[in-house]
Order: sequence, then C-alpha cells, then structure tokens
Amino acid sequence: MLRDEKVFMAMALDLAMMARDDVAPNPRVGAVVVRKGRVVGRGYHERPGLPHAEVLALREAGERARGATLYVNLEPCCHLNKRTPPCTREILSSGIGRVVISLSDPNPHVNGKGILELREGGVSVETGLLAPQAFAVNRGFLSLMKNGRPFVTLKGAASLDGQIATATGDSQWISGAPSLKYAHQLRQEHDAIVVGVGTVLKDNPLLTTRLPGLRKVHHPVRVILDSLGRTPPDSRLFETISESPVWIMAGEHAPEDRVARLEDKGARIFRLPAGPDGKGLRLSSLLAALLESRLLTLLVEGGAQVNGSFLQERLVDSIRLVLAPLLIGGEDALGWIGGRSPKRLVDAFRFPGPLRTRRLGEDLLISVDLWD
Ligand code: AOF
Ligand code: ZN
Repeated sequence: MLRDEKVFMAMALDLAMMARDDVAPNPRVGAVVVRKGRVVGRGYHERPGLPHAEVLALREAGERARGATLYVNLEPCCHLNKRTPPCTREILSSGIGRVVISLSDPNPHVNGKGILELREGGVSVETGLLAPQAFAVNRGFLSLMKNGRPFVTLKGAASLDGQIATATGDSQWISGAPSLKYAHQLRQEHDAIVVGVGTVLKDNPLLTTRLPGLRKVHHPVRVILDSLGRTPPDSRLFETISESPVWIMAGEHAPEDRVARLEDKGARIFRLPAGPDGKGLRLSSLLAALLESRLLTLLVEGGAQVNGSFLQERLVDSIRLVLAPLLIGGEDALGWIGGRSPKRLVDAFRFPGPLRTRRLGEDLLISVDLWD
C-alpha cells in the first residue's frame, strides 16, 4: 500500500466527519476521487435523504473520474428502494478503475454485495485501509446495524487498585490533568453522556466538554439516571442548559412535583420502567430513547452503581480506564464497578481482545474493545 493512499483515505475520513451530528442514523461517509496523484473530486454524506458521498465526489470529478481511484471509508451501497440511488451503479457508469474502501457496510442490504457488484463490473476493489480509524468514525452506525442500539463506552478513573473513593467518599482528585483532558476528549466524541443521580448529588458536575483550543466544541446530551427525581433544581447542570440539553430519566414512581420542578428548569423528562429485580431503571429503555433522538454513542461516567448496571446487563462495547499512580487500599473503599460480583469467574466480563495501554502524564490509560 502506497503511503499516499493513507493520506487520501484520511481525507475521506475528515470529509465524513463534516457531517458530525446531522447524518445519524445514516453513517458518516466521505469520498475522494484521485487521478494521477491529484484530488479531482470530494464529497460527503450530509444528511439522510441527501446524495451519498461517492455520488458528490464523482459529480465533481466528471470526466476526470475515468480510470481514476475512488477512496471511501464505507463500502458503496448497492440496494434499491431507499431514499437515494445505489452508489455502485454511479461508480460503474463513471468509469472509475479502482475503489479503495476502509470498512464493508454491515447493513444487511449491502454487506459485501456492493464490493461484489463493483468487481463483477470490472472495477478493482481493495478493503481495510485505515479500518480502525474508520471504525471509530462510525461506531454509532455500526452498533445500530449490529446490535440495534447505541454504542456504549464505559469510562473510569481509578487508583491502581481500582478504587474511585475512600470509605468517606473522598474522591477528588485521583487522576492528573492530562487524564482530565482525555475525559473531555471522550465527551467531545460521544453523542450523549450518562451519570447516576448519586454523582450529581455528590459532585455537582457540569458534564459539558471543556477543551481549550478546539475548533468546534461538541457537548454531549447530558442524561441523569434518577428514578426518584432527586436531582436538585439548583444543580450546575441547569446553569449550562443553553449549551447542552439535560435529560432526566425518572422512574414510574418519581413524585410528580419534583419532576415538574426539573422540567421548569428546562430538563426533558422521561419515565422509564424499572430495571431487572424491580430496581433502578431499565437501561435498554434508555438506549431506545437515545436512538429515537438519533443519538448513537453513549459515554457512561459513573458512579459505581451505574457502571455495574451497564456491565451486568452486557451493554458495554468499549472500556476506557485511567489508572493513577496511587493505592487507596482497604475493603471499605469504593471500587469503580458496583453491584454484585458473579458467583463464578466464568461469568465475569472477559473481553475477547487484548488490553491496549497508553500513558497520560503520570497515569495509565487502558483501553479495551469488545469488538476487537
Ligand atoms: C454509501 N455512501 O455516503 C452512505 C451510505 O437512505 P439512503 O438512501 O441514504 O441509504 C442509507 C443507507 O446507505 C445506509 O443505511 C447505509 O447502508 C448506506 N450509506 N452508503 O455508499 C454513503 N451514507
Ligand atoms: Zn450509496
């Protein structure tokens, strides 16, 4: 693979990201037409119903597409009966000689058939270029296709022994400044963030993205799991409500007056059924509510109970754990995953892929993905 090829695919991925929030539930797709080492066409899919990335790039290239190479981060579609005509047809009639793709499209109507159609039409096709980056760009869409729900990232910051607080609840601060910056980067990358009401009561967090120097700040929709409507109406969340919405996930028995006060503060109120064993809230209903508003990626930021519930219900796709160089120790400290442990180790949550590590200042970032 030529080095330049990566540059062209990176360009396609940058184009794909231009659609950031508007394109869901469709994938983020960018395309670049390259002739004799020069870019002659560019395009990205902006919104459902609008033309696909390849079509726009080919349109710009016009006659120059003949014999050129098309770089696109997702397999071109080939199915009829949807809002836009199939891209494979456009590619074949454009005279493109070669197509380089990052990922195949898991949409069951496509899923390899687009590639096959191109090859049968005499176009040479290669796949896999910058696949990890392409995966990151479309985690939400891929999760929707594979599991019918948003992609869930569980994020924690703990001491070396996996604790997030002492027995008295002292927890600030465990990790260092670079880790904090990383946490905000994660917020930037997710459509929604969720914490339990316990975290709101204890830390009074803002849950917004605060990254100095960013060209375009994105705040996740802030979701509070609050079965009894205990979120204080004067919490800092509401000071920033013009920047990003606050969604309160209340239980069926949350007192009406409390919920009404939060609604007055500008929160959007949902009533969710109880979780398993009649406790907490049904997380699958939360994920369904996100999907309905086209929010395809969710960042879980604790506390321990909430982390434990997501893990127990097997609703975690990816983990980002920051470990700081300190030991809290003690059986009475608070571990980062709450709830009950499984009876047997075979029932523990074991990831199929390897752990990846990276330094964040003095801390260690451990990343692990269920899909690896
Ligand atoms: C491509 N290029 O730019 C995109 C693709 O409703 P439609 O007509 O926009 O079709 C949506 C489906 O097309 C979507 O589910 C996914 O499988 C594919 N998206 N394909 O070749 C694009 N956005
Ligand atoms: Zn298409």
